[in-house]
Amino acid sequence: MSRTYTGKEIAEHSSRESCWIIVHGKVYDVTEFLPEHPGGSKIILKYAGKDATAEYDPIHPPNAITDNLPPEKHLGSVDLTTVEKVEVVITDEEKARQQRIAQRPPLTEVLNLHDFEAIARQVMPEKAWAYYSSAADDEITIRENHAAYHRVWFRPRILRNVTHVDWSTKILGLPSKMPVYITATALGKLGHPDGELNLTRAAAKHGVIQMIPTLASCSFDELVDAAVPGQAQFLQLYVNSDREITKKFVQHAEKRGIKGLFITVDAPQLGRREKDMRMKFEAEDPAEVTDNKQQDRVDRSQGAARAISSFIDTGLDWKDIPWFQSITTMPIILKGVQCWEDALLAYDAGLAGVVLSNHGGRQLEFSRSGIETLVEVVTKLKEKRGLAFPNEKFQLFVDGGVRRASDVLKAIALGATAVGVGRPFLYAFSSYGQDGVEHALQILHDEFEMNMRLLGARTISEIVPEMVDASSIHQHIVSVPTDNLYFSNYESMQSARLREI
Ligand code: 173
Repeated sequence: MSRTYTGKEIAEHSSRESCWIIVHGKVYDVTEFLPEHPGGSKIILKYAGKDATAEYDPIHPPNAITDNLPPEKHLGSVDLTTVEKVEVVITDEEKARQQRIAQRPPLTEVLNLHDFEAIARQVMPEKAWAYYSSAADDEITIRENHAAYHRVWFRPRILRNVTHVDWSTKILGLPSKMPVYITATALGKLGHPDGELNLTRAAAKHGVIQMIPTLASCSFDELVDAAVPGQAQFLQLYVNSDREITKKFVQHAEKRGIKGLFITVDAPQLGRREKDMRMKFEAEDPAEVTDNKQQDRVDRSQGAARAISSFIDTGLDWKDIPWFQSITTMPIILKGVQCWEDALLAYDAGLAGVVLSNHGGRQLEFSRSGIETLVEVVTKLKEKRGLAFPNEKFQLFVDGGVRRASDVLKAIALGATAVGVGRPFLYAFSSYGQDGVEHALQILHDEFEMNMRLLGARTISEIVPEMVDASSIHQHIVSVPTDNLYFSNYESMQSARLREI
């Protein structure tokens, strides 16, 4: 039977042979779980017999521990007044970071979304920056995502009365103040203690839709509870190998009023994000690295993301689509489609749309950008099924590399209903919390207003394919001036280094 323990009793279980930890005032016996922990046993052993809450919170979804440990390992509660505080050592590096935080420019001086990235890189904890900014392999794809927009040029119209311009639209039938939604990104609390709540609150103020990630740091219900009446939210879904878990989650989401289910289909295995991996090695104490063999059963060398992704079902298949359709009436959208053939299959399967995306360049290296894929999908779905875009019944979305409203308008002209923006909002809240996200949305607002006028389009429906020249989209050569703001933020990858001994 569960009971209340004292800190002293728990402290006696501080070894590999008997390892208890405290999380949120509860005590757990994790001895047998040590070799299974996707993040490795070492990090748990550091907190053996102690309160691990502060380390646990930013990286785990709130219910990870209760879901993963059998009930008999939930030992009971702890009287927190009897627990010795884990000493927090403030390193010189952390002191320097705090100094940089104090030096952030006021938001009035933040002029564009690139600025948030430049600031975030200097003020975020190193590990968090490495996780958010990293991408697959040689990080060519993440850069191509942005560069692809340089291959689309405008053909604006003149002498149209553009006194009033309106860039509001509908996404899956729901009103949105702009053709942009906040796309799903994991582990929001790595960047800011309020995590994804920053996005929910800012989205409410600016009338945009947030896609809640399966792997949010805040709990799903917290994010839904934080929405104001009438605020629409979507859900990004990682499908669990245990389909009962997925079914419960999806049905719960529908009950809670989620308006669209975006199933991620480009991540049966996570890509290699070497910036993130290297950070993890460098964070290790060299004295404890005894040999080159992997001691734990689980490969924990893969940085923050792999550590928590082992539940994702590699067996997900087109055959599963009818099952999803049978468990929910929410519109279902596949997120991570990368060629017209799969977009066509999604359409034929009766789905509500696809997100043309390469997962922010974090998955398959040399997968084409969403904006490039959009061009072929629009062409082929017209040819094969007579569809015209944008299309209410089958909506196309793109994400990846978007930094300006002009990027968004290019995608809209080419047939997208809306565009997902991920990292820029993470960088905005990591640097300035909710105010940062609101400011980012205000920047986009101002950019839309100007660009609509300069394009000669008064409404989103006047943003037509003739307003862009995308004839070079498939040429993977960018012979335009370098985007200095973007590339000065881009952090070059590093090679292996010798260890200090
Ligand atoms: O891109 C990611 O990092 C991501 O989608 C993910 C997947 C699993 C766990 C954490 C993040």
